[in-house]
Amino acid sequence: VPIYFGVCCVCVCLYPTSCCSVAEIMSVLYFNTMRYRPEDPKNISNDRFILSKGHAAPALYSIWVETGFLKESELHSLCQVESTLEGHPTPKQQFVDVATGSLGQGLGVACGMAYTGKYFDKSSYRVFCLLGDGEMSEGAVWEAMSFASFYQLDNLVAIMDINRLGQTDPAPLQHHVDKYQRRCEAFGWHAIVVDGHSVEELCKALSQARHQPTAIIAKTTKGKGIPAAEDKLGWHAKPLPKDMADAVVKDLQARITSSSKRLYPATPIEDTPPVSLRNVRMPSAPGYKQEEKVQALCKHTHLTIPISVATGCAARDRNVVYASTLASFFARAYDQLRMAAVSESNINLCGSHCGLSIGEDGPSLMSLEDMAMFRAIPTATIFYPSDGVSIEKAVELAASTKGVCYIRTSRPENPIIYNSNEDFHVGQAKVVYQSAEDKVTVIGAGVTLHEALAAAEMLKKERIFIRVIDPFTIKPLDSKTIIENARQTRGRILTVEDHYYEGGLGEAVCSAVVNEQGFTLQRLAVAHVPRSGKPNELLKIYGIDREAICQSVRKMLSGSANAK
Ligand SMILES: Cc1ncc(C[n+]2csc(CCOP(=O)(O)OP(=O)(O)O)c2C)c(N)n1
Ligand SMILES: *[C@@H]1O[C@H](CO)[C@@H](O)[C@H](O)[C@H]1NC(C)=O
Repeated sequence: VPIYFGVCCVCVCLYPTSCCSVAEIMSVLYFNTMRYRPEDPKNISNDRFILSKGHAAPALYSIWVETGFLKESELHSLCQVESTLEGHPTPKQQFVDVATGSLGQGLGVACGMAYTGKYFDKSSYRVFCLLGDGEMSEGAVWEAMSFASFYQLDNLVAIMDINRLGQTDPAPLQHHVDKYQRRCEAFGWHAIVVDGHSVEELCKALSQARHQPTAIIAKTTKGKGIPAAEDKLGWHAKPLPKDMADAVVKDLQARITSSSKRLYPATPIEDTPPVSLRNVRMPSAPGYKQEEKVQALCKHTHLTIPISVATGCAARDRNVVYASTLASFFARAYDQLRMAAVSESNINLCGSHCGLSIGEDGPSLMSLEDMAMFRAIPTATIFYPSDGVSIEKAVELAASTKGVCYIRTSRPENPIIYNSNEDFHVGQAKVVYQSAEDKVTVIGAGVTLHEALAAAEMLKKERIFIRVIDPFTIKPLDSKTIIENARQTRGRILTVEDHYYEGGLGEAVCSAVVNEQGFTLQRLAVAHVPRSGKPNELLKIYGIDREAICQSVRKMLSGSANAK
């Protein structure tokens, strides 16, 4: 076991016992099994490694000292504010593709990378993922196990560090490696049990031929090499007291017999094709006629896969990735979404069937929180297109927009608003209805934009004129267009959205004008958990339809002396 590895894990580590159980595993992976260029950790032909039990980050950093990529001295700044060596792995380090630390997500990401390697890149590189046994209580691990066997990811290896202990309690299966083996086999994996501290056994198991995804079930001892802590509860996440650390380091150094022989990893097979993700365009312009009714689904997205898999597919810029599902179901993947942001991922997500306008399916499937969710993600862009043309533009723009992109689409058929050659930009709103006599600026998106346009026609008959704005992106929001137009309507703004009040369009507009003088803002949104019904009935009951807009506009004007 390489020297820095042991010494550094013990000296500077927040999780020494979690690192000690994987010392031999990491050493064998990095100096016997994996093929990569240590001087070029991001090389596209390298084998990939994901430390799913991210709290063992010091083990990963130590191994990169062994490879020569990091300097030993850098380890001593671990977790300090100026250091790139953070408490858990993040892409600030070149040898990390995706952030880990929120347990249970690494194998899903590894699946995305292995899928990409096998089916898109068609390359020799393999993907290795190291998991903890406590971590394996997370259901997402088993979703990934199913995914890997379903897609026959024979280029994927999961190494399970069965050290018996979790954080405060033993892991449920303790040291019953036979049970792990049967579970893995039941999930369609080739499962090999090894002594995780035997370099020979690990080398042998990791070099076996494979026709399925492979699980290396490594029976280990948590805290191995720290006599007082070996296999004992109560030592998780405890840095060693100095005298104990000194004694352990002394013992390790005494055990090093030959340090003159340097180990080098095998070089990768260079069969990974270069790809360029720049200037990704739709093959053709949107082909809709004006006023044509289009059911607003993302017709160009075809992958419906877990977020972690998407993040894996997007890693190392191998693919432009779209994942789509009903908007409501992104809520269950919120942890994966926030980790995608930490991972600096460029995944694109399409959430269809947003809001109560899905109608009959009822509140179980109504996504009324998704804008709040995505607005809170720092790297996110939120597209909220309102017709077939703007949806296609959003899909196209998302391809070249950095960070997590979210496209919110609606179920009802709605007429086409824009010409196929209309130019769209991130952060650029469209004024879709206006006159010189406008009194209120109404902002809606998706179904509520169409309601606002209908309300404009109705109010016109009463000689009340409103301006209607389609924000197109909710984040970033085009504050400039909103403020300029609202000034022309004496600062009166009405927002209307198919979303709960909290965190949606209305609050985004509030934030945009919060430092401006002379604005009056009214908001229409969904205030309660809705019920089943016809979309139009629900829009009416929950007060976000054309009639509700007309009423609010009249009220805003009657409240002010110089309304007309
Ligand atoms: C989703 C999630 N829940 C809880 C934690 C807090 N946590 C950090 S390490 C740990 C114990 C993990 O046990 P195991 O996977 O067996 O790893 P070990 O340290 O024993 O190798 C926990 C619960 C976390 N990081 N992520
Ligand atoms: C990967 O490494 C090879 C060999 O050093 C080099 O020729 C190639 O340019 C590298 N590829 C990338 C994408 O960095």
